[in-house]
Amino acid sequence: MKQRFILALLIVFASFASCKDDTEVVQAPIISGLENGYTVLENAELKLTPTIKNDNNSTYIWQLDGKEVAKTLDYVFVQSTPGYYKLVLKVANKGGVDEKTISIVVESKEIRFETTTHSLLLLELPEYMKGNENIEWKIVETASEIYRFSQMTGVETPMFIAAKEGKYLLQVSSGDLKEIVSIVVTKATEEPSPYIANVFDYLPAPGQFVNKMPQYEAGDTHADMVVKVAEALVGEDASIITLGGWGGYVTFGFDHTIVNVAGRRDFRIEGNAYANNSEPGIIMVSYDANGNGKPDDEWYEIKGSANFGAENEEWYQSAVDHGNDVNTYRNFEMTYYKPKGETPEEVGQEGTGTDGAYIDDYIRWTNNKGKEGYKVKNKTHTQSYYPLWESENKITFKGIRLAQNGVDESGQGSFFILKSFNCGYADNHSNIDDGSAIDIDWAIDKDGNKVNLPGIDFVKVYTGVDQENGWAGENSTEIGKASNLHMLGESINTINK
Ligand SMILES: [Ca+2]
Ligand SMILES: [Ca+2]
Ligand SMILES: [Ca+2]
Ligand SMILES: [Ca+2]
Repeated sequence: MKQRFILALLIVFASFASCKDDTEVVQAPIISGLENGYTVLENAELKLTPTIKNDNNSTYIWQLDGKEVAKTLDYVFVQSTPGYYKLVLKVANKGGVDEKTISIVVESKEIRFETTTHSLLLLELPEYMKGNENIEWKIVETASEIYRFSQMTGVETPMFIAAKEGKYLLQVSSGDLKEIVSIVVTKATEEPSPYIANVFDYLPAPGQFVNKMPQYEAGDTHADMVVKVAEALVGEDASIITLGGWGGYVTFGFDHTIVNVAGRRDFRIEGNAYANNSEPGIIMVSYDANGNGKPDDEWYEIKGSANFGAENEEWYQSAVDHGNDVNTYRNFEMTYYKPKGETPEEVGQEGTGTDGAYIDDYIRWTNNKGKEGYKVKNKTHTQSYYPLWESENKITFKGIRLAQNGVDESGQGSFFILKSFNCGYADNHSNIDDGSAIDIDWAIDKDGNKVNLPGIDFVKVYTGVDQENGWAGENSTEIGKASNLHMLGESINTINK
């Protein structure tokens, strides 16, 4: 009591003194007992109880992000919005001012997304995490194996897709900040079809089944032919169409995104291949990045086993020995010219290697490797081999040209065995063989880099080999049904290439 009285006297004296002669005897406050940073959950209370040294008639001001929020010594911080906050405590007395800045991270209990099966979800981060460095994602728990988390190079926002409903838990972190991301997947209201749903384009290169599969009728336009191809390919009961010679193509799509399941093949393209009758079609895939339902997005190449060279195909040496052109051209171009007529010029002689040559100089072609020549018309198929609905007098195709896989076992041009490539093509292995199933993870971008596609909506297939095989005619890819393997419950492991 006595001491306090003396202290009070001293203070009174000191203030008089300071008034009179400007001598400062009050010590400036010093803040302690606060950390530089805290992390709390949304809506959780953080009680801040600083200790102030030289706390003589001090004033306290708490500022949250520049705005005054309290004038008390203690302060309870609580925020419902996750993010970064800057809290400043200023303590002042006559002796001076001290200031402490505290960073507070408010974490959400979970970042929540909702989506439906087979649709792409963009995992947009909340504002307070956007732009952070070292963002890392981790899969915590999934309702099924039929899902994909995908972060593509050059695509800022990661994507997620699942084929089965349920809850999928991910974690996203940035340094000390860790958030649970919960994705609730519900069943799409309309049951998707496992099979081709749309055909967008069709243009075969000249070939012996062109104008027959599907059937051309006088007056048909390009659009009419696309409709006819759709009639053939859409659905479970699909029938075969021809892509003609090298470069001829078809573009089709599904009514949902086929999930690229890790470690498994994802879709199958059927054709009419069987042992020693492989006419590989190069497969391109795409997902509907701009969401407009049309195949106007970037295309990716399914890297088949010989897209960069056929040296590893088991028939390679035999093809070399038989004089095949075993080059692989990554940027091949070939132009076919409309034939002048369909009247036979000569009838080939049986067993001479020219048997079946019904018109020798039938369809002129040139390529960007300085070669040119004529496609022949064989005896068996007498209709025009040139797509009759095309008004142009020439058609140019571009793409990859594979090594010639047709090996003439007779040595006289009469008995060709069309060897199958290892993997990654259409119409290359029989429809029941795993070889007709494709893993979306085989896709590469235009620079040859592996991509990390979440799934695909669109497929383009074009004939990959330019070769005439005696009486069997040109190498021409045929396409039938295509299907989503996951939807049909087929689980086919991938092979690493
Ligand atoms: Ca896959
Ligand atoms: Ca699109
Ligand atoms: Ca064919
Ligand atoms: Ca075929």
